[in-house]
Amino acid sequence: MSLITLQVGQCGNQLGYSFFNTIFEISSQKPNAVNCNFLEEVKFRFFSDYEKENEKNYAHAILIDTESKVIKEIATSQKDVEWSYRDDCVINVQQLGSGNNWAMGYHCHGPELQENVLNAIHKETERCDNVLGFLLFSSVAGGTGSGFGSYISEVVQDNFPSNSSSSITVWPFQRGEVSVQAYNATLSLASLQKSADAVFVFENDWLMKLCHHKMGLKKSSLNDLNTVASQQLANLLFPVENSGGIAPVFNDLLEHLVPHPQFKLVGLRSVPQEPLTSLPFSAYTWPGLLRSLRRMVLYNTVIDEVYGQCSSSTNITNTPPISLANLLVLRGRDSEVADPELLHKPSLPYASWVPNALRLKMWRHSSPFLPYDRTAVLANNGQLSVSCVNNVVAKAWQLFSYKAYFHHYEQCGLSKEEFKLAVMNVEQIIASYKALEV
Ligand SMILES: Nc1nc2c(ncn2[C@@H]2O[C@H](COP(=O)(O)OP(=O)(O)OP(=O)(O)O)[C@@H](O)[C@H]2O)c(=O)[nH]1
Ligand SMILES: [Mg+2]
Repeated sequence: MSLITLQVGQCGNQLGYSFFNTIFEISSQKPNAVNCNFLEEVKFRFFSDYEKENEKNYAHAILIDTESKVIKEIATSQKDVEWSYRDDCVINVQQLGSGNNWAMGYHCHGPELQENVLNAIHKETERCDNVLGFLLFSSVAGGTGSGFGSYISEVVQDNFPSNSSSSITVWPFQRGEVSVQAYNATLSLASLQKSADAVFVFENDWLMKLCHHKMGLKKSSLNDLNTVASQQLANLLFPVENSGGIAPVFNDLLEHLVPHPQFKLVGLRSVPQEPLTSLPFSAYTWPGLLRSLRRMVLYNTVIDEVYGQCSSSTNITNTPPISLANLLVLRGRDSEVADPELLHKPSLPYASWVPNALRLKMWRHSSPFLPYDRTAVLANNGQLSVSCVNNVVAKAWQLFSYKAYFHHYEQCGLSKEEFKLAVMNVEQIIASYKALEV
C-alpha cells in the first residue's frame, strides 16, 4: 500500500527530497522488537523493496521541473544516500522555468508535458502493489509548481478517479520575493480546490517561526524549513495502530478531515517544539502536550507561546477559529492511555453541523517518532488556515485592478474571465469558512 509523490517545481522538488530523506532516515534506524514491523511498513509505504542488483530502495516519486538546476542538484546529492529516484521518474525539460507565471505552467507546459508525466505515473503505479493515493508537492507562488502543479492535479483526477490525491502546498512568505505570488496562489487554489481531495497548507512564515523555536536557529535556510515541514508531514502519514482490527490508512485520514467538498484546507500543528539539545531536560506528559496543541488551535499560532499572550489577530474572524474536523496522531510511550478529550477541555469551537462523534479522531502508535519519547501532531480542517488565503486573494484583486503584470498571463492564454472566476471561487472558499457557526 503505497503513496506516490509528485514533486513539481523548485520548492516541490526540494521539499519532496527532504521528505524522502526524513522518511528513509527514520525507517533505517536499527530495529528492535517493538518497532521492526513499523519501520518496514514505513519504508514500504514510500519506497520500493530493496533492489539487490542496484543496492538501493527507490522512492515512489515523480520529479517534474521546467528548468534543470534543482533536479541536477538533487541528482548530485543522491550519490551520498542509500535511496534513489528512478531515472524514468524524472520529467525535466531543459527550459528557463515558468517565469513565476501560473499561466505559463498551466496553459503552456501543462498540455505539452502531460503525456510524459502520465507515462511516468502509470509506470510507477505498476511498480506498486496497491496505490493508496497521490501527494503533490509544490509551492503556489512560482510558475511551475503552481501552474503545472495545478494542471497535473487535474490530470491525475481525470486519469485515476478511484485514487485520492492531496496537495501539499507551500504558501509564500507574506513579504514574498515574487511580486505576482498573489496571482499564482489564487489561481492555484481555485484549481486545487476542484481537483484535490485535500489541500495541506504549509506557510513559509510559520515554518520559519518553527525553525527559530524548534531548531534554535537565528537564520533559517529553505532547507531548514523543509526539514520541519517534512517531519510534521511524516509524523502524520506514518502507519498507526488500531487495537480493534484493520489499521486506518491515508484515505481514512482524508475521509475524516474533509467532511464536505467545499472545505479542503488542512493545517498541521505539532509538539514538542523544543530544540533537540533541550531534550535531556524535558519531561513531556500527554496531558501537557495536548494542552499545548489546544492553545495553538485556540490562538491560531504554530508555537505554544506563554498562555494567552498570543492573540488571535491572525484569524479571519477575530474570535477563536472554528474547526470542522481534527485528527490527532500520537506516537510514543503510553500513547494508548492518552485521553484525546484533553484537547477539548475546555471545549474548542466546532461547526454546529458536524456531529460530536465526527469532530475529533485520534490515531496512535507505540513507536516513538525521531528521538522524542512522545510526539503529537494535529491535522485541522477549519478557519486556522484561511487567513493566508484571505491575504493573498485581496492582494491579487488589488494587482488586477491596476492591471499590473496581467499581460504576461494573457500572453500565455489566461483570460480576464478565467482569472475573475478563480478569484470568485477562492472568495467563496473564504466565505464558506467565515460563515461557520458554533
Ligand atoms: N519552504 C520552501 N519554500 C520554497 C523552496 N523553494 C522555493 N520556495 C518558495 O517557493 C516560491 C517560489 O516558487 P518556486 O518553487 O521556486 O517556483 P517554481 O515552481 O520552480 O516555478 P518557476 O521557477 O517560476 O518555474 C517562493 O515563495 C519561495 O519562498 C523550498 O525549498 N522550501
Ligand atoms: Mg523554478
